[in-house]
Amino acid sequence: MTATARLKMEDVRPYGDTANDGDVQLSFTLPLPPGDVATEVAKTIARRLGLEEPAVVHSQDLTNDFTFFIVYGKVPFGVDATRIEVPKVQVESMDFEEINEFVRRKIGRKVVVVGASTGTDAHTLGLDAIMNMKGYAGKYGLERYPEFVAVNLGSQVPNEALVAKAIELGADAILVSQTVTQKNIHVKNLTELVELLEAEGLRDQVILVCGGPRITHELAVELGYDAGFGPGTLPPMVASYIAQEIVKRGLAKRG
Ligand code: B12
Repeated sequence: MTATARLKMEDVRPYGDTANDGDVQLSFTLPLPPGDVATEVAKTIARRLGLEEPAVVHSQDLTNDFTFFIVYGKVPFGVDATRIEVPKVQVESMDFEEINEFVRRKIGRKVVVVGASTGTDAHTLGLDAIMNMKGYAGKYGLERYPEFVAVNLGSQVPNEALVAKAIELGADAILVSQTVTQKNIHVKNLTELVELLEAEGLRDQVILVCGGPRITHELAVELGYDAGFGPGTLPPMVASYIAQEIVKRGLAKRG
């Protein structure tokens, strides 16, 4: 019997050694020296998190009285997967040729896009994956699209500079990348950009998109963005979305 055949979609549990045993693995560090007390604290944390039969299967002395733990335990419940809804960007997916043809036919001018990693964020690879000529995972980035003008400002760009460039270029879309989440800095940077665009009276005139490893469409919408793209995003998904959104919002004849 396959694992899928044994699975009940209404009662999905983690798989450890056998189907539906609920086994999970948790790893964390405690600010305690190794020993019985630290081990018991680790098990208590797992128990209070709701795990049954917690077992410390590995612990390692780090440095300066810190200990790293790996704890196994059982999740005592199943999740009804048939009731799970994942908010996603609604877009009809098109390939490189179809997108350029769509822009020529339905927009009739170049689509202008400006992107940046903002604030203190120095991670550029995510945005480069979407924008750079060579693209990502075998898909060309926006710079390669003949019907797009794509300007990548790079990393650590202040929100003010990004907005100024968007105004200068008459951008249809602003693409923001945020990777670092320490102390929720990504939320602060993303929120500030929305506030800045609102203050300039530009928010409705531009398609505002963010992306990054911790970004979901749900979070993006909550923060005032039109769309959010997380891990695994490919350039044509973003290009399809922008082109279709321009038409949907009647922004085609602008500029
Ligand atoms: C490479 C890297 C760096 C490089 C960045 C080089 C560069 N030019 O980008 C350097 C060395 C500079 C770096 C520095 C730091 N880093 Co770093 N880094 C990474 C690493 C290893 C890979 C990230 C990456 O490039 N992924 C590949 C890209 C393609 O994936 P992606 O970003 O998810 O992008 C995809 C999607 O998210 C989406 N997407 C992303 N952006 C956008 C934007 C739009 C508009 C759209 C539509 C889609 C989209 O599309 C992309 C393609 O599918 C990760 C760990 C990891 N394995 O993920 C840590 C990591 C991100 N870094 C981390 C940290 C902590 C740092 C530092 C703070 C370390 C330090 N103490 O100095 C500094 C911060 C510097 C700064 N000021 O920002 C942490 C972040 C933890 C957190 N919770 O915030 C991570 C997770 C490592 C870790 N486990 O601790 N880092």
